[in-house]
Amino acid sequence: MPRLQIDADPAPIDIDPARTALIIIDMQRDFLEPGGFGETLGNDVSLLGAAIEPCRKVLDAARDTGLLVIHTREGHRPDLSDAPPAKVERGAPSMRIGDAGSMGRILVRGEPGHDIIPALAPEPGEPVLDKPGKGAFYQTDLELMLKNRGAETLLVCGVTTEVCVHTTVREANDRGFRCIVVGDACGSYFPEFHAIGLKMIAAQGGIFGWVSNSDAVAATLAKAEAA
Ligand code: C5J
Repeated sequence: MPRLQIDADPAPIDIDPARTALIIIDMQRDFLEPGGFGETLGNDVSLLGAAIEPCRKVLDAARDTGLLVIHTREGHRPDLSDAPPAKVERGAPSMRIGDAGSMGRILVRGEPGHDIIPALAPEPGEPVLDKPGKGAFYQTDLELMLKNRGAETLLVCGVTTEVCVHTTVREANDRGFRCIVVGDACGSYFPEFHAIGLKMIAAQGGIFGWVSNSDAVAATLAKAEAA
């Protein structure tokens, strides 16, 4: 496949589709739907809905192009043995991690709230990576999976922009991956953090990576399909 150019900030970036992976971060009911972890923290979860269609657009294009697609989920074992007490006990949420909510136990693997939203459900063969932390590289085999597939560039979508997306992009950047964050396919409970989070990635010549949008990414990947 020929190299392709994606329009991005701070500058267009060339990608080799055969060495590019899409990572969709934590598009889970626990973050996007009422009754989950996000709402227990006092957030308006409807704010994340704007990222769903752009994510879907990029996911469809990635599937059509044959990119490696990886979905992540933040959550913990039912016995919470992998949940740091400092995380469980922090703040004054309406319910804590592990408590029983309307979508099952908050942020616990195997519960309905832990599932990826139906609109972005993984297809057979797409790895789903469970992570206990904010970063997708922490205590997971993500780096191994990417290296085994020869990935050099990551398209990153998901929620939330300034927490799990940012942490993952920083981890990836330090491991030598080129990250293209698809801005409109990311979302935050805090619009100002979303905007600044994206700016922080592309600032200083792209200190953590590049920022693009779902239309530009989908249009570029469509050229790979056509080639
Ligand atoms: C948060 C995440 N915000 N997926 N998790 O706690 O960004």
